[in-house]
Amino acid sequence: MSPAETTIPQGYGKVFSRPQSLSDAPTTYCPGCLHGVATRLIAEVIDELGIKDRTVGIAPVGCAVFLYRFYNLDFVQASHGRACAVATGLKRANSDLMVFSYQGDGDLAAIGTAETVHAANRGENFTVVFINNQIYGMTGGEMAPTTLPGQRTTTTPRGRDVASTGYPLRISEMLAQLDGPRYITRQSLHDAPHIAKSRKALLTAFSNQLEGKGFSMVELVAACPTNFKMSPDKANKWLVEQALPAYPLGDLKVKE
Ligand SMILES: Cc1ncc(C[n+]2csc(CCOP(=O)(O)OP(=O)(O)O)c2C)c(N)n1
Ligand code: SF4
Ligand SMILES: [Mg+2]
Repeated sequence: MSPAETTIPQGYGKVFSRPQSLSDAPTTYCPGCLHGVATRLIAEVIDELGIKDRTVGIAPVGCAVFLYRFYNLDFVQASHGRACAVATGLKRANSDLMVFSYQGDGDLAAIGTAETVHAANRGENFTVVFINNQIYGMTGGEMAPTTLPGQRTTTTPRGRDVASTGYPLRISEMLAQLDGPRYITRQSLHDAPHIAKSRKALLTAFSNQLEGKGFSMVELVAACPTNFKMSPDKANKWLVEQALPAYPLGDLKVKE
């Protein structure tokens, strides 16, 4: 019997179900990975706004490369880092579409920095979801621009040395000082209250686009338990103790 055919016994009610914007395909994320939380939150927001039939997502290269499988939405697969350029083309060609990109820190803050900065500076009317997990997850845990000083990765086995590799790049702070963006916020996915705040931020970002208000980006601080070589629980504790001091949470720009 498929889950859809399961009958609910008398006296019980359904309290949790899959958002319509999510497909029933299993994700390819590791157990405990916060990409899964971000993926679901976006689907919930799209359902809530009733925009499923006009939304187009842009999948990145990274652990979310198969994002198009996980949603019941139209999708475009962008080359590594090019999502904001693809989003610009889609939105300008058809302004009725609701366009969002979903990008990791390798994708958005390394190879795609230029596309992101210029799209933000132009105030393009689409939504960017930026997953800052301080590492290149998909390719085996190399240093990202967001990696913390002293953090061990496969390319910084003795810890990131700022003298030779630079400092953590705070993309949200960078974009917030531009005139173009409407809304830049940084939230975290490490516990339930912060997941609720992240959902609210995503709702604001998509609502801004719906109202034609321009460029919105939601940075979500996340963990990569597999490459951190930690349990998901320990990885979340590490986020609170190590990552959040370097990446303070809150709205960095709200243009009325
Ligand atoms: C042009 C190009 N350069 C490099 C790569 C290799 N590559 C694939 S994913 C990735 C990094 C992904 O890291 P991130 O964007 O942080 O995503 P995560 O896997 O951490 O979610 C790299 C360097 C590629 N696919 N294309
Ligand atoms: S490698 Fe890291 S970021 Fe990628 S799916 Fe696994 S835990 Fe998540
Ligand atoms: Mg990453």
